[in-house]
Amino acid sequence: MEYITEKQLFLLLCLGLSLAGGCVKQKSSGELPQKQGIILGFSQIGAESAWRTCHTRSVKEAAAQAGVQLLFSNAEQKQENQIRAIRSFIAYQVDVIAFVPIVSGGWDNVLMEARDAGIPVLVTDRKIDSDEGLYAGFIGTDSIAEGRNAGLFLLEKFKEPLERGGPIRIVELSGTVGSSAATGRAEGFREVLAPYPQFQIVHSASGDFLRSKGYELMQSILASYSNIDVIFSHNDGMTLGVLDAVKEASLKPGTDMAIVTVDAEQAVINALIRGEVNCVIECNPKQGPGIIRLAQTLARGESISRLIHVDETVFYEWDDLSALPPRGY
Ligand code: GYE
Repeated sequence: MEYITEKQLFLLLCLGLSLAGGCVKQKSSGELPQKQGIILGFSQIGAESAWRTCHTRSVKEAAAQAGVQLLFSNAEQKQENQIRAIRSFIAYQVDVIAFVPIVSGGWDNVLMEARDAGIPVLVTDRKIDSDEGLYAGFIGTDSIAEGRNAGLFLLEKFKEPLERGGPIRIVELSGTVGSSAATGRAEGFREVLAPYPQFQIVHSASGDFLRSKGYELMQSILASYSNIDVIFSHNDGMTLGVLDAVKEASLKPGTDMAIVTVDAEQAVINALIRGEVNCVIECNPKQGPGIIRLAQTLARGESISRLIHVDETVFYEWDDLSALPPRGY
């Protein structure tokens, strides 16, 4: 099997891309290489959490297994890097583009460029605000449902305090501002609790889905607020920082306050089993096979479903988790 030429590789490297999952056969005439399996340009937002690295691994493994040639770009948490990578995918004339939009807005122009180049775009994991005509479809997590499940757990957990009239004081650590994951979780959570004024969200701030910021935020919250009944954290990465800060304050997480979190990383499932966390909402990162299957469908010129939510569940403090298989992230 021949390989991508040095000139093409140089171009890719200049554009911050890497070729994962196979090589591209060189055409004798020096034109664009003969493709062996479709070429998928994939823009990932970064590696901010164990969830994210699992999402990346899932895509790369599924691409390799399907013989899909993956141009992979890590945006290092910057939207401008994602837009640059998508433009390079267009220049390279990939068959399909897929990306995780770090935030919901600001994609119209580059999506119009992809449309004008005749390249279908698949939105994955997080959602965008753009007109549906600018992309082929979405596969990813249902963040609003995740937020609702967090609220529904509290209705169950605090049934008696509710009957006594509350107040039940909640602190929320939200994810990346402007991301559909943070917006959706906040929306679903508030929708469920709205009919119960006994629940009071006394503080909400963004920890950007990062463990370090979750720790710093929780330290300052504990210095400012007493009698916190609930911590709702938008992802397990921040929750791990929360647990460190709560323990450092000589408080017992899961007992002195209930902790509800999203993702279901192994480390936090372990904390649930230890009683340090009370409810873990699963957010499924293993989206690779679905993404690759949809990309292959699009490359054949066929249409796909507009909206596909991956399967997700909820783990409660009262569940028997002894038979739960390893999470893989
Ligand atoms: O919850 C978090 C990651 O976009 C749903 O992003 C994903 C979120 C996930 O940083 O861990």
